[in-house]
Amino acid sequence: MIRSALLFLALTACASPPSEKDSPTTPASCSDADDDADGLTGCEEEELGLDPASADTDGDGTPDGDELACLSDPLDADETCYACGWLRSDPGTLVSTGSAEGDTVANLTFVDQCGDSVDLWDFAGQWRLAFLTTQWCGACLEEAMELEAWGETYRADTGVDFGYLLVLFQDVWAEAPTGETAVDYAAEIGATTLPVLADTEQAIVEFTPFEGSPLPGKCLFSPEMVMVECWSGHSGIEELYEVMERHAR
Ligand SMILES: [Ca+2]
Ligand SMILES: [Ca+2]
Ligand SMILES: [Ca+2]
Repeated sequence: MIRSALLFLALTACASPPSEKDSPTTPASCSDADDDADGLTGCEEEELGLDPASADTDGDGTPDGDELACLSDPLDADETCYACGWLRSDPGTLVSTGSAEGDTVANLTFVDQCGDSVDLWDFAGQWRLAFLTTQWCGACLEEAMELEAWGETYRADTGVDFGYLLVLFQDVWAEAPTGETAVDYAAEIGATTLPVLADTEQAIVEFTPFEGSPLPGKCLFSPEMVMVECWSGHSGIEELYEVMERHAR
């Protein structure tokens, strides 16, 4: 419930404050001023159960307005914005159905290149092509360096809301990766907008049709996190157009 209210407010945050006529349930005593300078008016805060006198209602270090903007819960001290800027786009309605094509993927947890623990379902809401690889795969690295540019080209060309994800399930010694693996790999490929995710539990091989080889694995997730197609092998940007043509256009 709070989630849908937060989404609504995040989407309308730039609109003018609601008038009494628009919000008959708004208490007459609330303020249209942003007294605590957190980006929200007193009336908006009261409607969401937030504290109009505290910029950070849940005391987690992130101001209320910033939490709404990143789709985080300003009433949950255990949830804040991701440092890398990913939105918390989990709609709260997903249910994992299995590990085969056609299933909704499990909500796996990774560590990103900013050191945050990240839930896979927070990347819902747009088409995602997951690039599943290891730190030791040199040929994969060359392809990984192109992903951001390919994604930008594809989005500009088609208008489809799309983004890559890069998941590392082994480090350079073929051991389980750590957060440091993600940091190093992101720096090596020059990632700026691409989520680079260390699969520290090595769960991606268990919870997708990809069995770990040949590298790299690929899985296309729908905006509802359904694994619509998974495959293996090197390819270029043409692969992105071809697979999206089959599923998203
Ligand atoms: Ca506040
Ligand atoms: Ca907060
Ligand atoms: Ca919070």
